[in-house]
Amino acid sequence: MQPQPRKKLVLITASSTQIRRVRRARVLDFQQITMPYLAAFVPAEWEVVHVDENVAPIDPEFQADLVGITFHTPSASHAYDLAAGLRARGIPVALGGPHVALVPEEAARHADVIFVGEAESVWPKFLRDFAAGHYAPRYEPAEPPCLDQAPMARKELYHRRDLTAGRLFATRGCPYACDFCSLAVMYRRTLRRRPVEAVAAEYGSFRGKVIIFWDDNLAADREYAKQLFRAIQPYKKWWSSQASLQAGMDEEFLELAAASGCKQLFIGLESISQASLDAAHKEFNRVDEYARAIERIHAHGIAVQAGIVFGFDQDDESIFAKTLDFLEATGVQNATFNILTPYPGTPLYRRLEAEGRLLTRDWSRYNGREDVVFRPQRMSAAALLEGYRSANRRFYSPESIRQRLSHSPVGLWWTLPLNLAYAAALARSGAA
Ligand code: B12
Repeated sequence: MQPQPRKKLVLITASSTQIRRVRRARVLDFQQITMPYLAAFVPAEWEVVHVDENVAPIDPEFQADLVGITFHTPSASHAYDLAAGLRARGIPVALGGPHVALVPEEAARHADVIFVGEAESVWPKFLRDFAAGHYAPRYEPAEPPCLDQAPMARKELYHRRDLTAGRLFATRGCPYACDFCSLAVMYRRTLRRRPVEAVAAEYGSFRGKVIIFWDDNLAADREYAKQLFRAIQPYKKWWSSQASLQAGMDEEFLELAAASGCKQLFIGLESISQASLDAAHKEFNRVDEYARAIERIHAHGIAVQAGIVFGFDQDDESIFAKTLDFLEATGVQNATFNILTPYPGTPLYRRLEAEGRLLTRDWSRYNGREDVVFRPQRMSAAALLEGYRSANRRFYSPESIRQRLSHSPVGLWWTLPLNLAYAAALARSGAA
């Protein structure tokens, strides 16, 4: 009997031209794990190709038996256009990812099948259904999946050459429910952990030295994290992750993290206004503890990348200078500034919609960096945009870099070049 030709599955990490331009000011455009990870669930009878639009354009004539697309909100319209082109050529399209989880009814109008939320249990089922010739228009797990059996992502499908060698996740989800964050909606506030040995094995399997944990909050379960740090220490690599401020309150966590090679933690400070944090349901961040926590993290030789959001209802125009004064005084090494953006499906979106304060539903403008998509309370949209830009300019100015890094005990050999690279990228992007 003739062997059956393999079916071809093309997985696309979609990224619109606009969001790629917006993100030009970032130096490290890290790769997402999603498609190399989903590929690991696909049976051998499929040939799997991954196209990452951040690396290469899509060949408009490519052939496939099935296409899967993942995308964030700012790339939604672009992903729908891609889907329309493919479906017009008779290729079935599956859509998934954060935006689909947040607004499934909208996504369903642009796809043959949608995946709402996490796909570990339903993706293999769909592939079986597809092979049998009958599949449902919507797949959604009844329960958030257990990650005990989560496979390693397929490395040959990683394309981006950022400065890191590996990315993986150990945990998924965050126990908090900040009103601007998509995660509580996507993951139903559940925190899951992969087995420590499996994570350590994947960590050790990357050839390079620098690893990113794409965890939402590696400090969400600090006892689990400590076990993980012990398990990865022998590999002698360097790593970074997102973590809540609580990481900075736990000496043992910091000690073990540093010993296992942690070089930087991305900490969602969000605001230096307690009133803003309280109103956004992030009251567990205590502004009066920030300086002490940052000092403790620094004392372990770990750099801090501060996540900052401008535009809360309690923010007036003084917030920009106050925030920068604070970041300079504490010697924070890096910062990611964001304009508050009400992603659809979040409590923030519903509130601003009810108050008639949304300025647009053009998702491409929900980029958090170039557009203000709602009417702020205590300043104009133009002042918010300009304040956000001025914060970037000031933070990456030679004077601020000198001031911040001169009293930071963390390796200048890498924090200084990274700051200079950000300053150059900002100037190139035209945002400076
Ligand atoms: C890595 C990451 C990035 C990377 C890479 C993104 C990329 N497109 O290449 C970088 C740093 C570049 C980035 C950028 C941005 N990001 Co981002 N990012 C993440 C992060 C931390 C992890 C994503 C990940 O790899 N998860 C692990 C994989 C396995 O999970 P997953 O993607 O959710 O996939 C699962 C399911 O969703 C499903 N699935 C997903 N897609 C598909 C597709 C198909 C066909 C199927 C079957 C299933 C399926 O299956 C998977 C297994 O269950 C998430 C937080 C999070 N937990 O999702 C934020 C997150 C997705 N990002 C977010 C945001 C806001 C952004 C930016 C807009 C920030 C900005 N202002 O620039 C940009 C947009 C970039 C773009 N190109 O559109 C928001 C999304 C909000 C939204 N509504 O879309 C999140 C949720 C963070 C948050 N806390 O709110 N990001």
